[in-house]
Amino acid sequence: MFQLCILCQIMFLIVDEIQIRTLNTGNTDSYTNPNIFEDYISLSDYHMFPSEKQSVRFTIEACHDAFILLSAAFDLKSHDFYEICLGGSGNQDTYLRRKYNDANPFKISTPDILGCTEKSTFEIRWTIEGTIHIAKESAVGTETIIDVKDSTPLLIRGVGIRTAWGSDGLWIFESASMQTHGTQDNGEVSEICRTCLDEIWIQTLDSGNVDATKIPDVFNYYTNLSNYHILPSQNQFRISVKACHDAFILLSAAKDLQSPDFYEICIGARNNNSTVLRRNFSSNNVVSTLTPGTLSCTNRTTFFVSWEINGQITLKKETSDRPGGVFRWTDTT
Ligand SMILES: *[C@@H]1O[C@H](CO)[C@@H](O)[C@H](O)[C@H]1NC(C)=O
Ligand SMILES: *[C@@H]1O[C@H](CO)[C@@H](O)[C@H](O)[C@H]1NC(C)=O
Ligand SMILES: *[C@@H]1O[C@H](CO)[C@@H](O)[C@H](O)[C@H]1NC(C)=O
Ligand SMILES: *[C@@H]1O[C@H](CO)[C@@H](O)[C@H](O)[C@H]1NC(C)=O
Ligand SMILES: *[C@H]1O[C@H](CO)[C@@H](O)[C@H](O)[C@H]1NC(C)=O
Repeated sequence: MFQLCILCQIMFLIVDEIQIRTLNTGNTDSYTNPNIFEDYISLSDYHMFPSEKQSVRFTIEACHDAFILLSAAFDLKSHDFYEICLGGSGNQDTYLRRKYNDANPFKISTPDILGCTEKSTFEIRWTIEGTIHIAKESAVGTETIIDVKDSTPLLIRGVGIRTAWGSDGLWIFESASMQTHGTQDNGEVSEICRTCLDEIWIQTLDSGNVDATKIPDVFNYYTNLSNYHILPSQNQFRISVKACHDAFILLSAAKDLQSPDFYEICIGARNNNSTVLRRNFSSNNVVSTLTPGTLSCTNRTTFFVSWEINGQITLKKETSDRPGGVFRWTDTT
């Protein structure tokens, strides 16, 4: 979708960085798993298209085993790829594998290339002639880690990330990696518009059988919208979700979500049969309403959430035929 810059600034999000948290995907890689690409998160889900610039730059915090997939397919669903592992073998090696079961990956010793609590910045560049260049940036300069040429190059269309072998990761992509959506004649404005996005898709992984009826610090299981520079300010926001059931929204008293004072909404609870609202850690729902089949595994469903100073919370579902209220409830405390 294409949006004019001016619109962009008024109506859409301006983002200067995107953070993605990847959970450990287990003891798996392209050496043993032919469908390893299914374990990757595609940057295109976040509206980042590094293939256009043939490079990707990111900062990562992970103890070891940060993987990048350079794929022949836009959606990563291809057996034709390069898999790069930074800090493999317990943060000892970095390697580049060309395909599944590639027994002779390009491998070099890179002790402590990653750090559990340290942010490391990397840039990966490639060309259609088959060169792949990986460099690490630090205060003392830029160090080339890998510089290779593949004699049978592949045309890279998609880029994915994941962490594995017991490692979780926090990845930060700055706006320069993102796609340009706005254009304007005025130079100053288009400078800002380089970072205009018209929508952001966030992939959330199953956080397990936890909710505010079960654990007091459930807020630690939420993805923080402020990390995406989404700061609902008008006491309302619109969100589309594609999920089979159990889509949770936390309305927290704290900017960083670290507060026991919150509302938890669960859309499509009980196997997609009901929608509930909870206040704080509690075994009781303050609202529970029947909404059979409200979410769809395959289609986006759009909801509108709003809240008012008098404690009224409203959830509406937007459908093409009839926009309908799911619930409206007023908290008297
Ligand atoms: C949410 O983001 C804020 C600001 O970036 C940060 O201080 C806080 O720790 C984050 N909270 C969680 C639960 O990730
Ligand atoms: C929710 O938690 C906050 C903070 O602990 C507390 O001040 C408030 O009274 C609680 N509200 C309800 C309805 O339990
Ligand atoms: C929920 O909906 C499913 C069909 O989607 C149905 O089989 C089931 O009995 C309903 N009730 C519960 C509590 O899961
Ligand atoms: C999903 O959307 C398509 C196209 O808009 C429509 O034909 C289909 O019926 C929808 N499926 C569901 C489960 O709502
Ligand atoms: C929730 O309802 C939608 C629409 O009927 C359906 O496509 C989806 O499979 C349901 N999810 C579950 C877990 O039943």
